[in-house]
Amino acid sequence: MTIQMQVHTRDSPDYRDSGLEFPADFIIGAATAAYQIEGATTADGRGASIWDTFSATPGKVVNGDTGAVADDHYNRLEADLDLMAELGLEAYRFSISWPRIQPTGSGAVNQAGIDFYSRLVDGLLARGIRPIATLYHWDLPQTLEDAGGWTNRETALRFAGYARHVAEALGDRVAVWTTLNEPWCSAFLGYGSGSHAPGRTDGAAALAAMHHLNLAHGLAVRVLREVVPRAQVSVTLNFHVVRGHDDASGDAVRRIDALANRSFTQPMLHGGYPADLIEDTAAVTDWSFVLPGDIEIIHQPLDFLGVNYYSTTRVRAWDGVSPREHADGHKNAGGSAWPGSESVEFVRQDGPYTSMGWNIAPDGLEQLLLRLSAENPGLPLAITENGAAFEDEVADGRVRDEERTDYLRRHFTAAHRAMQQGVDLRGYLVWSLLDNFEWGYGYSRRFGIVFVDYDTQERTIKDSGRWVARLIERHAIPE
Ligand code: IFM
Repeated sequence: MTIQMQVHTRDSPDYRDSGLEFPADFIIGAATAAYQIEGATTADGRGASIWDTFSATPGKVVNGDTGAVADDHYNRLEADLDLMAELGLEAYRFSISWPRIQPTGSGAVNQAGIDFYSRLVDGLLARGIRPIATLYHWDLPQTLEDAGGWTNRETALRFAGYARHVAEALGDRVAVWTTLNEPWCSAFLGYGSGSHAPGRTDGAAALAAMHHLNLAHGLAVRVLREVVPRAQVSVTLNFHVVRGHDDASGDAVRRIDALANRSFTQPMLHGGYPADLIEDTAAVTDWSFVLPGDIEIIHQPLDFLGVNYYSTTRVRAWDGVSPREHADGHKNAGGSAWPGSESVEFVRQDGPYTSMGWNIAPDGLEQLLLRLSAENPGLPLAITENGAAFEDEVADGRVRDEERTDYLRRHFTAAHRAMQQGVDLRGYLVWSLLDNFEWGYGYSRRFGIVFVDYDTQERTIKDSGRWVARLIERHAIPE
């Protein structure tokens, strides 16, 4: 496998193109996630999730923000659907809140929860917008966490039960499904670094969680195939485009690539865990959580692979003595997101940066799409998240977010370049439709193409949103 790949661009090296056309069947839309926008966390029988608990814990989220109100999307569904129609979205990717469907993570269905997503799906279809449903975007029912969460194998079995309820309720109208969103974050930030819910800092737990998330994915794919035979089924992974800082960084690149990328792609797409990952983490865990038959369950044919991309990652070997940088873009809460990689140091990269401190690198997206395409022949790809946080303000009723538009232009150009080189890319969903609860950063970071005033809940389409609308209308990158 090629881990590092240099991309030499012959023209438009800054990726600031316009006029590039996308095929008529290329789907352009936007994405959100339940906990980040819905609010109404105690309404209509919803149970508590690990993010309710985590965000209510002092010191865990910037400003003590929680998702209790968020964008109040739960109560503003119709208006938000109209907003999507105004932007001309061809698809809308949303996630379903497990604790709305099963308040304690198992047992009977909470009909009010189903009804909400049913209304959402009907509203999308009525407006000609294709629904793309994600089953899990991090809001595990707290009751399941109390029993061990993703470190407990039982959680994967519960997830299959939940998937069945959702598929039975929405499968007649939803054709495109994603099992998990960014399971790397759930496992390694949730149980390793502790920067995400449930906030545990235990490398062995993170690796067990990783496996049980993989297992949950495989079980859910089987359920979806059975209940919704016409379903297009995928998983969404947040890939790390790992670059070496110098010639001596090869081992550091390999280790982080194994933990961040191949820990999921290898079992899901190729049927087995990478031997080097098992070796690297041998001092952390004995991998006894992998039971006979698990790999066969995890390794399910997929209809496409969902790709989330924001920036690149730079690493080098750490000498074990000098103060160690931790510039991997994830707030470190005491633990490590990288069990078994104590010899690796993350290096701050060249700018420009977004307000997350993430470097802007459209060439990384092109490189990633080329790599995934080469490693998975015949598997279509879709960008299920890409976007940027910047500091926005409304002035004279307008949000002039040139930096976000520029970011999107450059990444759409990168995607187009990859397609020109033969990558079978089917669609591109911008993160995010609305400003929202950005996890550990609370409401201090804005990713939306629509501005949300959190005091009044007023929505204002940003200039970047108008740009996306023109992009969709023309199916070509606008001026
Ligand atoms: O907001 C998140 C989203 O929930 C998952 N992918 C990355 C986004 C930006 O951090």
